[in-house]
Amino acid sequence: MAFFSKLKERLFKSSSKLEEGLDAIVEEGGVEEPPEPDTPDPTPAPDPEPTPLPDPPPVPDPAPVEIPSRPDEVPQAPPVEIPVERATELPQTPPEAPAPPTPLEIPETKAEAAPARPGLLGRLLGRGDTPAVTRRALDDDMLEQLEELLISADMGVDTALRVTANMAEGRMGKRLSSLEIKQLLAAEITRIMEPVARPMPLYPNRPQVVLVVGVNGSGKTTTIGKLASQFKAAGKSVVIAAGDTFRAAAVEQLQVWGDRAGVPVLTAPEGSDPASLAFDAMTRAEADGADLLMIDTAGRLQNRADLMEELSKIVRVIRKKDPSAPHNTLLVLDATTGQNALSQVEIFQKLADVSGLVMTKLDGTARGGVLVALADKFGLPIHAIGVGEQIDDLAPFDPEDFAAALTGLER
Ligand SMILES: Nc1nc2c(ncn2[C@@H]2O[C@H](COP(=O)(O)OP(=O)(O)OP(=O)(O)O)[C@@H](O)[C@H]2O)c(=O)[nH]1
Ligand SMILES: [Mg+2]
Repeated sequence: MAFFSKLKERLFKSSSKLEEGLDAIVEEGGVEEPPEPDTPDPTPAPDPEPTPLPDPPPVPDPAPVEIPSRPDEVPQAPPVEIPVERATELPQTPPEAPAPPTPLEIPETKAEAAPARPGLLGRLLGRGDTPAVTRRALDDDMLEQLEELLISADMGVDTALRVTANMAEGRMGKRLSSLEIKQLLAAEITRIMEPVARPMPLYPNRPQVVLVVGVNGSGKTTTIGKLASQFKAAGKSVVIAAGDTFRAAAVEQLQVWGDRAGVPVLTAPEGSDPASLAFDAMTRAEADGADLLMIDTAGRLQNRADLMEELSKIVRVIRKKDPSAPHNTLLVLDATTGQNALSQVEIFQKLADVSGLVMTKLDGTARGGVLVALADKFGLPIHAIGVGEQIDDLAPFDPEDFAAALTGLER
């Protein structure tokens, strides 16, 4: 199915929140304007400046932690789903030739003829029954409201301010409809997210060791299952190590995922040393000639020092086998934790050499905006997003789809 509609449907809570908020802001101080059939309209920057977003300053360094010295990096996206759909979805504001007064124009009788002439874009969007568009002039009040809305959508203060400032650039005083605002916002979000949307890089190392970290319940085990299944489908041989030896249930859970994905899961008795399991798993993966070894870790430890000690011990031990391992350290974040995800990144960057993020539970949350803040603040690659509990509910991160879904735009 169209992944975008799935994302849109699942991000519904986020998008409806922003969408409704934006509509309300425009409604509040806006004026209903009669349809303007000839005016080229809902394009974000209606004026001579054809590029809607002229100023790119605040993007954080887009070159994050990619492991530099490995040749042959085949960023072969495991999550494979989107591309087919995209061709049909892109230009949602089609060639809006600022139509010179069209032949069908009836000169002086605009007012009552409205329903018959919904405007080019309205017709293209099938909104022939929309008689009028409300527009509001962009002023300081409106900007402030936008900022508040974005902050409430978990974008964080700094990012919200930057985004609104960029949206306002060169547009103060302009009359904008809520569609135009959404398009501007979506373009700005896309611009921030594009540099971080990168699939998990694959290296020639065998096994390529993927350490998966994150707080308790963030979705590590589920994500490993989903990734293993996608890698397997892409022809890779995968071994999973159940490095969360704290709970017997955790091992069972991983075994279920291993069965679903059709990949072996190495386990150790409850309470045993995760580092020695990781070592055994390396040995096995090497012996099997496995392409990938994914190591699950415990999220629940007494304190940060414990967690740090455990993670660094796992790393020390696998480096005895391969000094360049782990090749990826994925931090799994739960989108429903909102702003808290920012502090988790800070903490885990200190505990481990985080190389990329997976954001889970983007379905059913109104807090998807935190991804924008994460991208803006850390610039770490976002490899994939989780949009459900099933094995195929992991998708590559697509900035345009995400921005459209978040702002409630159709694509
Ligand atoms: N809706 C939804 N639920 C998810 C997603 N990813 C994981 N979950 C659910 O989140 C819960 C926790 O997931 P786990 O994979 O067990 O999380 P974990 O990080 O391994 O947890 P610990 O092992 O306790 O640290 C489970 O009920 C999963 O089904 C997602 O993308 N969407
Ligand atoms: Mg787990």
